[in-house]
Amino acid sequence: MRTIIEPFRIKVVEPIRMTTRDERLHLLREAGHNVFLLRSEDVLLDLLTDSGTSAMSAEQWAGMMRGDESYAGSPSYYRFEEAVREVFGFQYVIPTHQGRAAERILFQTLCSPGDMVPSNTHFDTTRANVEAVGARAVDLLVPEGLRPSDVHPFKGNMDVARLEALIQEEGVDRIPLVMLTMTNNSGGGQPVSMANVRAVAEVCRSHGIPLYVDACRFAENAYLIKLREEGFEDRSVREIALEIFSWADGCTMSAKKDGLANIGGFVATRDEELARQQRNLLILTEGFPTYGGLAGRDLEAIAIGLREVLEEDYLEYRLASVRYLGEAIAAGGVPIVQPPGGHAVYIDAAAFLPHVTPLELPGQTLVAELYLEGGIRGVEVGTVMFGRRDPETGQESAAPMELVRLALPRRVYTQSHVDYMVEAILAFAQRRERVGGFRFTYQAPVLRHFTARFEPLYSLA
Ligand code: P71
Repeated sequence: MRTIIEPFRIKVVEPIRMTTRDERLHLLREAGHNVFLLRSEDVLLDLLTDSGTSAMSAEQWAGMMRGDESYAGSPSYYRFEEAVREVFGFQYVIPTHQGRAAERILFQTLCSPGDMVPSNTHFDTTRANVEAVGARAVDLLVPEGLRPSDVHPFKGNMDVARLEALIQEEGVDRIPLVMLTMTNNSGGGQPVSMANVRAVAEVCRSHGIPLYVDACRFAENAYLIKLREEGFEDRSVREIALEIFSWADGCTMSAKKDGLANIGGFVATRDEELARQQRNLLILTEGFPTYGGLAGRDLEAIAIGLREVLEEDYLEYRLASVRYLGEAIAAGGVPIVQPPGGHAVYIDAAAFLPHVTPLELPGQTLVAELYLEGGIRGVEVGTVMFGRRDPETGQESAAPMELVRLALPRRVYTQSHVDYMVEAILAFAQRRERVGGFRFTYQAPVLRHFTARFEPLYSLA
């Protein structure tokens, strides 16, 4: 059969509420035109994030009931540890409440002030945690990764020549670890190839530098290797994932993505002494090493989710729905980051709304309009999120790209939901020349996108 279907049937449903355009106009105004400030009940299709928003399986809910809440030595921890060892191959496994806690523990135990941590692209929380210990986060993405319309199978790859050059310039003593973010969320959910993992690992090994993977979306990355990299067509995704991690010394993971869980994360390593130090830090802020700030029931859900996410019928459906959304809107003339990645479609708002200048916030304009058009909530990844206002002069500067991310929660929306998204986006495309931009009416000094308020420079009605 050629039709790819959702490989599950629905046992529990959660109603979503239809709203009218007039209602949405009112709700959007009340929220200062910032979709982060909407109530989620007022959103019809919520594509804000794929993090913590997955639907759990019947098996995961059964695991929740088995969850053992003992403070120390819970069987739920041992099932979790066994799943991580089996899927990733790392001996020492330390649970945390989510990804950023794993990052903090990793960088606090490995980095000193003045160090550098290279990555393909650090995710925001990773960069912030590197900087919080006084080190510098350096992005070494291949150049095609920064060109939205270029089609290349592995736009998440690290530039290996630049890595080698950085090590020569700075010296190995300044680089306590190298990271690879798989898939590369900040760069469009683009995968890293196995050839790149091997090449980066070889450079690291030759200098004795440990390599860590940010494994948030490891299964999507492994499946994209199977689809796009020569020699992997006949390997199972499980084998591909194991090979990726066999090249690494450890990983951090937010289990809210490819753990198919609503909360949780971990740091894992082969280094016994490092794990001992990390457990001591864990006890200080997260909890005892057999629960790490999670309930036993969460550990059960993650253990089951990490195995379910490798089922290839699931991954085929997952990647097909992202590709379907991306290809359908691209065919309708909407410029997107090509090719569609693992967890989201990224619209190039600068190319889509060329008459709205970067400081008139084209991404914010598109996010507001998609909510008005169809009750769809995406997220701006452009000047609102990464631009800056000079605190002295009030001068605004723009971000390098103006993207809008439409992230698909896992196992949540069906084909007809995706068809509705396509219809709404293409309906907006018809009238895109008539929209103007937005301006800030309030912004916080840091992480302004979460709480900012805006007003339109044109009539929304
Ligand atoms: C996403 C998120 C969630 C998020 C976090 C912060 C601001 C906005 C949205 C989280 C990631 C991620 C990667 C590659 C580490 C984390 C942190 N992504 N690495 O995409 O994508 O994990 O949220 O569990 O702490 O919406 P955590």
